[in-house]
Amino acid sequence: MTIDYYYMDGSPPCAVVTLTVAALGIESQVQTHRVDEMNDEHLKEDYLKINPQHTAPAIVDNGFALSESRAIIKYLVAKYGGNKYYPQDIETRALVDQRLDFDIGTVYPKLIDVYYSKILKKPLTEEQLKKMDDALNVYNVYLKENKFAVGVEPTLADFSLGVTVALLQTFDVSIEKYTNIVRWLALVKSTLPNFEEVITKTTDDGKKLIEAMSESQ
Ligand SMILES: N[C@@H](CCC(=O)N[C@@H](CS)C(=O)NCC(=O)O)C(=O)O
Repeated sequence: MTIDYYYMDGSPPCAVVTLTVAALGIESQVQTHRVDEMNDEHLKEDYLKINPQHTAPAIVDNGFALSESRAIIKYLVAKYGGNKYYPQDIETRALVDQRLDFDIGTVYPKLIDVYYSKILKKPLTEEQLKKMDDALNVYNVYLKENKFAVGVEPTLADFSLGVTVALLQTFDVSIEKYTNIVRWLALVKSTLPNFEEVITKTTDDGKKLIEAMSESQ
């Protein structure tokens, strides 16, 4: 059985799915399809049938279509990973969900701010910098009591926040003063399979995309 995986170059949410596929060791079951955003492939009828929201990542598994990176990674671990990285203990799972929501609602939007500041060639505003600092401070506090994003084992929260924070760093946001985050990110890099490779490729492709989008402004 093949899982069709639709991805875009330079996409942080696709990086989260790519890392999960690698960590679950299911690459051989996955057929990847590059969706070329610059050529509007995501707006074509065939792709809209798979994902009316026209975003990547998306998967189709035996006719079952799913978008939204965090829904996809939960599905993949439930179906192919025996819930590895998504513990079944109710409180632990609730904390993993809290971190995933904290990422999508609070930390990841700061990465989007950084991307747009580069596309528009405008520095982040004082308000954006303050909000970034608030978000990273909160995550630093969570990590005071936690080796990984939640507890002592890696979970899906590390995949998601790992990608966001690593990309903030590769896109020139200094994380040095958040010492728990620095310690955690080093651990994530050495623990999650292919992490550095996926972040390097996402950064390189992201830079090319930013350049192209900047030129078309
Ligand atoms: N919350 C979504 C975000 C997906 C998303 O916005 N992907 C971007 C690429 S990074 C995209 O597909 N953009 C094209 C579009 O929105 O039309 C997820 O986590 O999957």
